[in-house]
Amino acid sequence: MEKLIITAAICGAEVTKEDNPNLPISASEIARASLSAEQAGASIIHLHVRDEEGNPTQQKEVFKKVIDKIKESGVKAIIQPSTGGAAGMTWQERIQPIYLNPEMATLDCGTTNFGDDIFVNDLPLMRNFAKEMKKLDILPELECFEVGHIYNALQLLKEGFLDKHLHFDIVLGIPGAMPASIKNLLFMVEHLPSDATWTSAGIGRHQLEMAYHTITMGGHVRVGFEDNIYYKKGKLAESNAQLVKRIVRLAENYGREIASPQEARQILQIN
Ligand code: KMH
Ligand code: ZN
Repeated sequence: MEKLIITAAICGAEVTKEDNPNLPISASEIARASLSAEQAGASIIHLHVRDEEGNPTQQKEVFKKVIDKIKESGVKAIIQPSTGGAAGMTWQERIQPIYLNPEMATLDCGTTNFGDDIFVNDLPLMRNFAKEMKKLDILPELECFEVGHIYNALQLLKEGFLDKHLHFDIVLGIPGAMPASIKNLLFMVEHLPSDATWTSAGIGRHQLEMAYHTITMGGHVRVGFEDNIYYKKGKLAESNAQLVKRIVRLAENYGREIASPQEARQILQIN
C-alpha cells in the first residue's frame, strides 16, 4: 500500500477557543501547531486563518502572514489553504489565498447544507476556481461531502478544467450532509476514478472511526481541530499533533508507513 499522507486541519473556520482553549488561531499559534503536527507525522497542513478578533477571514494578506510564519518555523509540509472559507462568504473573498501560489488548495465540489447554513458551491463557481488554479499550476484537493460532488468534479475534468492528478477529500459527518459511516465511506470511494488518490475527513466523534477504516482501505487521513476537538469522549484534544500521533500509531500497528512531505508530493504528483 502507498505510504499514508496525514493532513492536519489546524483550526478551520468555525471552531472557537470557547469550544477548545487549545485551538490555535494567531499566526504564531498556527505556525507552532503546524510544526508540531509535521513533527508528529503530518505532511499536509490544511489552512484556514483568522482576523484579530478570531473570526474567519480569507484575506490574502492574513494568509500571507500566517504562511510566512509557518515557513519561517521550518515546516516542509505542503501548505493547503482553504478556498471554502466559512459558509456565507462570497467567492471573491474565498478565492484570495490561491494568489499566493500555494502548491495545493481546496476546491469544494458542490453545494451542501452545513449545520444551519448553506455552503454554496455551484458549477460556475467551481469552474472559476478550477480555471484559476489551473492557470497558477495549483493542485486542487477536491472536497466532496456527498456522492454528487464526485460527479461535479468529474464534470470539471470532462470540461478540461482539471489537468492534474485527481486527489479527493471525502468529508463525512457534517450536520446536514452525508453521515459518517463505513458503508457511506465505501460507497463514496467506489465512485472515484481508479487512478485517483483520496483522503477521508470524519467529522466530530467519527474522526477516529473514519481514519481507522481509511488506513486499511488505502486512502489517506485528515485529522485536526477543524473537524474534531475531542481526543476521546469527554476529553478535549490537547493539540493537533496529539491527534496526528494517534493516526501514526494506528498506521504503524497496521503496517502502513507514513509519508514524509516529499513523499506526499510524489504521491500527489506535485512538481
Ligand atoms: N468551513 C467550511 C464551510 C474547505 O476548507 O475548503 C468549508 C471548508 C472547506 O472548510
Ligand atoms: Zn477547511
